[in-house]
Amino acid sequence: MRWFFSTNHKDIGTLYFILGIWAGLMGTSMSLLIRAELGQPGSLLGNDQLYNVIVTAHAFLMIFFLVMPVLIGGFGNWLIPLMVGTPDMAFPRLNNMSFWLLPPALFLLVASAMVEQGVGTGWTVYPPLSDNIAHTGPSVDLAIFSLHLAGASSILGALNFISTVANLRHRGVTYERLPLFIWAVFITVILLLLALPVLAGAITMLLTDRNLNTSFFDPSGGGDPILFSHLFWFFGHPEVYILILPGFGAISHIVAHYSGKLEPFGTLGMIYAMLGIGVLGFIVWAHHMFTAGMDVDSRAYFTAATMIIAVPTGIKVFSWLATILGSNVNYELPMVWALGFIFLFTMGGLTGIMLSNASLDIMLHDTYYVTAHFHYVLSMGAIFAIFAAFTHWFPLLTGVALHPRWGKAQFCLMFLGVNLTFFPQHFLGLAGMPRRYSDYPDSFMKWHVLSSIGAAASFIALMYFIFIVWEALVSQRGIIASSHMPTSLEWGPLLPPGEHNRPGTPMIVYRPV
Ligand code: HAS
Ligand code: CU
Repeated sequence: MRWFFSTNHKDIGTLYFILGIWAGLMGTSMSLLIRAELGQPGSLLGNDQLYNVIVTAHAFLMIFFLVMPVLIGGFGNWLIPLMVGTPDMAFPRLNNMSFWLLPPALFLLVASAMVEQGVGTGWTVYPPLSDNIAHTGPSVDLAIFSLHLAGASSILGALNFISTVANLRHRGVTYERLPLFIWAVFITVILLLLALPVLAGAITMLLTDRNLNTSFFDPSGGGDPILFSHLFWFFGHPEVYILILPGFGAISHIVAHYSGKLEPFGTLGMIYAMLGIGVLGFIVWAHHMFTAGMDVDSRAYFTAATMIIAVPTGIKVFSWLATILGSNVNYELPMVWALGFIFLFTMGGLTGIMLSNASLDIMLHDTYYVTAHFHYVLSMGAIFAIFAAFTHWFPLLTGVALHPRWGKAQFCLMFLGVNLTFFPQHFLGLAGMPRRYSDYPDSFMKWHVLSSIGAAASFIALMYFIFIVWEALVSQRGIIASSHMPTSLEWGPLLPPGEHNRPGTPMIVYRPV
């Protein structure tokens, strides 16, 4: 049971990885059920509430139990102490508790789907759908408790991460010298600390509306359901940057590493860009509510403010490209994932700019165009970043190497699979296919069938990846040190000149034997 009570940051990081992989497989199962239902017109599951429960569980599992635990809990725990130069996190026992709040949260989420009618509200949990009027029984209450626990886990983790980065940096590791992954996680956890309490407040108000006869969101008692939307999206929009910023950080390391650079182009600019994204992320929330009824000035403001986020994000994309430009790129597996990330994330970002136009969003809101947008930035943004980071740091995590050629074959299949799944969804959205519907007119069948085939291909690719990881672990394929590249696996901070980790010093890179 030593692992259970472990306060070691690497052990806890590994626990986060295990939970994330488990929840990710559950979320993937849900997505396959969704694509099976939509693989033909007519009904397969035979129950629309069940379909919506699956959609809701898919989103919660992927967001709160896969992307956040893996990128923040897993890579954050593993890399922060190594990269700031400290033996462990600031509060190691709190760190253990942050992790162990997650399994019960996951249990409550699964329980919410198993009892009564389940939660068919979507991850937005909007009242009145989430209120007693449409969801009687304890399902929604269990989901709210699940979010409370997951939120408490994240808030405690955020406090720990902030304390560690702020106070436990090695001598000479100033803020400007802090590696970009650490900056990314640092900004992410600050966003968590500011955004999550708002969600916690909103769902607690919903809980009392449901159980204690308050009427915060019930017009018959003087309340307003739009208040919930505002509270939810004041959390929800920063949340999407919480999901992507750690990925940005990892991509910066990987792009620099395989371009043979000590650090990415424009490190300081990247730091300010991430800070800019973090600040702007809090003042654009109502771009999710253009159809809720909004005066023209507010629409103009939220459109303009949202579009401005393209500027710092563009700084990031162009800095990665400038890092690669003119360098002798080493196209190893993690770099291939990183290049895929840059291309596909940018596509998803551009459709986000389309949606930020209030007048276009009136047409596109709640259609598959939105689904396509956020899967390009999540399934091909956050998830590709996880693959890039996992393959890059796999030798650090396990001491063994993945099969490089199999890994690339797996990347190709996954790349084809996710694009086949989500590219046609743009056309479905433009043609008016709504989100969260289990059925559709025959005219939409072609794109839906292609999308479901893509999902099947992605699933095969995922199974292949699991095989590749298993094979690496059982074969114990060794890693050898070589010094062809100027950077190490970047587990150390950039120390002042004369110490180490500076140009001209022999560095170590691990590659498969
Ligand atoms: Fe988003 C909905 C707008 C980034 C995730 N987004 C969602 C939802 C999710 C999500 C999950 O304004 C659905 C939530 C739900 O359940 O309802 N999003 C944006 C914009 C950006 C953006 C402007 N989203 C993300 C990221 C996510 C994410 C990152 C997670 C990882 N999103 C929206 C809007 C909606 C929305 C509307 C609501 C839609 C609706 O109706 O419900 C930006 O951060 C993207 C910036 C990135 C780029 C690409 C790189 C930049 C370059 C610089 C040059 C580009 C320029 C733009 C100058 C722009 C290369 C030129 C413009 C052209 C079109 C050519
Ligand atoms: Cu948003």
